[in-house]
Amino acid sequence: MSELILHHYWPSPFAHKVRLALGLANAKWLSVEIPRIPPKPLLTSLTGGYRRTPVLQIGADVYCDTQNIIRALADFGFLSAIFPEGCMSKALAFSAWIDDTVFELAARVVITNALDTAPSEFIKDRGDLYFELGWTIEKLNHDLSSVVLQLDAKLKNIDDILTCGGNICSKELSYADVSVAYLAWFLRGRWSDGPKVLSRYPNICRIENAVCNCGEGQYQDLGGQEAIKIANDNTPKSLVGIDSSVMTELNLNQRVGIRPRTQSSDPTVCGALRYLDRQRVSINNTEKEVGAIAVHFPISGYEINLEV
Ligand SMILES: N[C@@H](CCC(=O)N[C@@H](CS)C(=O)NCC(=O)O)C(=O)O
Repeated sequence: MSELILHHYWPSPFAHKVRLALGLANAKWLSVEIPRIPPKPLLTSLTGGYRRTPVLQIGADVYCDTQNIIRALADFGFLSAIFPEGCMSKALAFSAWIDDTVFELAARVVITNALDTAPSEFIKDRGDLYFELGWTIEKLNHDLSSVVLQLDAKLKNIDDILTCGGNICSKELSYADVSVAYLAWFLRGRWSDGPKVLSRYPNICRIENAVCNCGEGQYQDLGGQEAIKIANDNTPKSLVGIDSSVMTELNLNQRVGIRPRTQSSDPTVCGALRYLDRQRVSINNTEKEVGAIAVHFPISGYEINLEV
């Protein structure tokens, strides 16, 4: 069986989320470290241009976006470890709320607080990825106290869900709890007020500790070039076809472009449609050195259009 290869950098909160899920599964995986800002030529030759972090590679199949990565891990054999008691849909819905709403506020707070200390090219790169078109440093600073109030309201909401002593949506820890833990990890480690704010939420801290105690699985380092060789030595093994339940006029092998639905500097990734169901879209791509690869995205949160 092909190995799990995670392309990531250690300070990435979304990568941490996947590493914690690998910990719940006690999975073995290979760790390829990628740069924090572009250019990332080794990564993008595998992804067709997608530059975000993390990315999961299984042979010549490349999974972009954490929600898609987690589904791939469930398909790989970790369904009950990551989603115990059949909680997959609930856990993914909760996790999407954390990512889209709560993490978005947390990123604003962390980045605004780092404006004077982080390198300006990092701030510009992340601002163009995460914030509305035309964002400015002045507006970020002006909005900070209001965003902190918003974030705190969400943290209280999460803590309240946990007051009866259990986990978010199952008796065993699940991906929903991982979502709480990565958010707390990010706030604690990257915002000077994070530890103080979190200390008011004992249930969030309880889940953070419980998930952290499961570790990050067992990993070994791998070079980026070696990962490319693995892709080249393999052919994509994932499904081909358009599921009959999908409402679409797209046809197999048509050229499509895929990008996040939000306004952002993310590039459009293009390729020939390989697979489509109600949760996942896959394209075929061929790159020199990498050979034939299948790149997979979630449907939710992404635009899929004919290539123009
Ligand atoms: N929706 C994506 C978001 C991923 C994301 O924004 N990751 C951050 C790092 S935590 C990122 O890509 N930052 C820019 C970069 O690494 O180049 C997912 O769930 O994977």
